[in-house]
Amino acid sequence: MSAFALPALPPRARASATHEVTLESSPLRFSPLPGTSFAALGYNGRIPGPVIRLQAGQRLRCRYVNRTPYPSTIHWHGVVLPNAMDGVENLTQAPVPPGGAFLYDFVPQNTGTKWYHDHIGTGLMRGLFGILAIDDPRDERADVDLAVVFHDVPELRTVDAAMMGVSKAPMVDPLGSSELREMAPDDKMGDEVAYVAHCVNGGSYPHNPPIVVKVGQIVRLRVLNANPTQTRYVRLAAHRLRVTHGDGNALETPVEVEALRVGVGERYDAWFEVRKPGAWLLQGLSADPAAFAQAVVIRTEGMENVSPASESESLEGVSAFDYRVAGEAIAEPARLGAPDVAQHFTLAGGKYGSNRWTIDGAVWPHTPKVRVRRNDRVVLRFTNKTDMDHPLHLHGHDFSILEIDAHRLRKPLVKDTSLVRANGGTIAWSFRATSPSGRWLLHCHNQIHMMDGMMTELIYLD
Ligand SMILES: [Cu+2]
Repeated sequence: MSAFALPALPPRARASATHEVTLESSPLRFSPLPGTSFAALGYNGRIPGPVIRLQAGQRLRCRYVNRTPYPSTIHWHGVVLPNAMDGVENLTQAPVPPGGAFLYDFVPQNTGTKWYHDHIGTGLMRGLFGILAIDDPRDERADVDLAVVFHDVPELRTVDAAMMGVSKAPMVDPLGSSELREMAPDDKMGDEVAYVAHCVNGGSYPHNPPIVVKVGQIVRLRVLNANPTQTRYVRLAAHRLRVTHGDGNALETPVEVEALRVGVGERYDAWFEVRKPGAWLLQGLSADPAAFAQAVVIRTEGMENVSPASESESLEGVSAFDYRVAGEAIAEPARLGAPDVAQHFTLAGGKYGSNRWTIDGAVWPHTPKVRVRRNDRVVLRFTNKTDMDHPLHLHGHDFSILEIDAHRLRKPLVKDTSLVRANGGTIAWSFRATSPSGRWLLHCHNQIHMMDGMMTELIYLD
């Protein structure tokens, strides 16, 4: 079993028990394959950081010690928690200085596959991320429960160029992906970051440890896309995947797909059954010739010398997870009733040579804000006028996706991060303002777009 199996919970772990963890960030030489070495940052000496597993209702006390040369905070992505624990620099807490420490202490109010990551500058890009799984006692049981993190090593000098909109790094989305279809032939991209290594769970194939399973086992993969800028498509060779949760929230009805489409910061719980002996690659698909290394072997015992089955890097003819399919979209507008707060935002900017990604024409902190009172029903709509999808993330809340591109979802998807389609795509979210009071960020999780201003906040007035 790999190091990314979820740590076992004691059989009678009391829901009231406190889980104590120390996370220490520090500089790290990261070698995902032999002969490479990158100046990175890691939690507890590794990338990704340790898997943290909690029982529903359990309290997490995480002592964070910052041994990097940069100010830092930890954001608990997808967790409904007290605002002061949300880890946003200069909004919910002061940055933790080099050599400093901070105690994160909270009881998550929701469950599922979440994650944690640094929230300042390039901390996340350099390796500061990990999975947080909060057990829902209503979930079916898996024989094998694994965290699977897709992550990449950026070429950091391309980050500055991407922020200025003049990067020369190419798009690497796989053939057949909606990202490529959305691009006009003469589009000039200036906002791509280049990646020099492609990893799953801390290493590049075939140098990362295999996942060993047994025939007959039911396997649950908790897949996270920790890449800071790129949507990741994921396939398991010769298998279909049954998706039960998006961002840790149960789908009304699980859906079977050939590939996952995982936006930046999104998570999916994908299941399969081991039906026969064999070896198969779990792959991140890409048009980058080096990206075949973003894979990990899943194999049964005794199959270590078998060359694993793999799939093409193209998506042509492949069914990938799609919000509209999973949500059973129908061509009529959503019935929104009379929400207490309704706002409509336009996402724009990002032209070649521009360092502005905007919400209603403004960049953070000048963007229009959302102000709510406790228990308000809130509807937020977004229209995306840019040529890239945006993975929008709301801190401290789960929202329901009610409508996409004028199609109502008969089975709304509950998420904390959702892609908004490029070139006029629209999406509508709904939620109740029942999270703890405070200031909650709402932003594009593409790190370049976020740093270039595509960010606002939801403010509780009471
Ligand atoms: Cu964006």
